[in-house]
Amino acid sequence: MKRPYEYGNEVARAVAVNAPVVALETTVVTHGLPHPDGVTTALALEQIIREAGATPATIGIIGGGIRIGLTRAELEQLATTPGVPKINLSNFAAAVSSGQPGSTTVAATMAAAYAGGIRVFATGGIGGVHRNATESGDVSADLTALSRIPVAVVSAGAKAVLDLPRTTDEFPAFYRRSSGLPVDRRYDSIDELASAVRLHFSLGFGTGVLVANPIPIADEMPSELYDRALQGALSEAQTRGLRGRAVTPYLLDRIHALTGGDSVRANVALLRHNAHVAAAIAVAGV
Ligand code: PSU
Ligand code: MN
Repeated sequence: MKRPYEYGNEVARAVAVNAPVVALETTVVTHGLPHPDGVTTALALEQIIREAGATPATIGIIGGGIRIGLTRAELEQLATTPGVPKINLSNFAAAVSSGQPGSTTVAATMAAAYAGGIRVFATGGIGGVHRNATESGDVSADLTALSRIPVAVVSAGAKAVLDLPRTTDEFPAFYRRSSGLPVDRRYDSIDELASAVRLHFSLGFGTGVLVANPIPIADEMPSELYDRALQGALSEAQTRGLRGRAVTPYLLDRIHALTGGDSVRANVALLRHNAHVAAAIAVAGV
């Protein structure tokens, strides 16, 4: 693997012997969760992955390098640097060449994971088509990345703030288990899921796989609270005329305030659940 990609020590050792590795993103640390929940959650996800027998590779941009396997100190540096940019496919090269720290979204994390030979990645929710996309054209680079990069992304669906029917043919709705939209296939066994993902990669389409893992029932947000907070946050964002990368962090922050912290608890729970499933399919040999 050539610069500007760099492995952390633990990941380098795992990749060298072809041991299971699970990638993790850092936009959820810098923009998705309030500080210090971002750092503590990232460390907890790494621990879940280790306990399941895989190696975590948390990805971010530090010192002009794309680090695959951040140290704890680097993670803290990212989380505490004010105004860290969110990196997707369009600003990736500009961000790396600036020498400044950057946090990777699902799209940028998929690209780096693939470059590092990592096939499995756990996140919270992917980006998608925003509700006003017909006027704003705001469609996340995460969808582009899924259509171009052969990595399996375990998520709890697309973020609830999006226009879900336009984002995909179905899945869970992040803070809630159901969106009412159908999926291609349901898997109740890790071995079956892992072999379907393996088969997908062996077909050589060069595309990614989205594994939709609904939030555990006990952690779902009550639907009235969810509806109320979502509508409130969406109308506030509209009043402010926010656009592009700023939209999701603003909405998540407002939903956090409007739910009295319930959304953050749900977000952390679904991230942990996704780390478990991602580690299990990596260990099952994707
Ligand atoms: N999941 C979360 N919180 C987040 C995100 C995902 O629980 O903040 C981030 C992911 O990094 C995702 C990004 O890739 O939001 C999408 O941003 P955009 O719509 O700008 O592409
Ligand atoms: Mn967006």
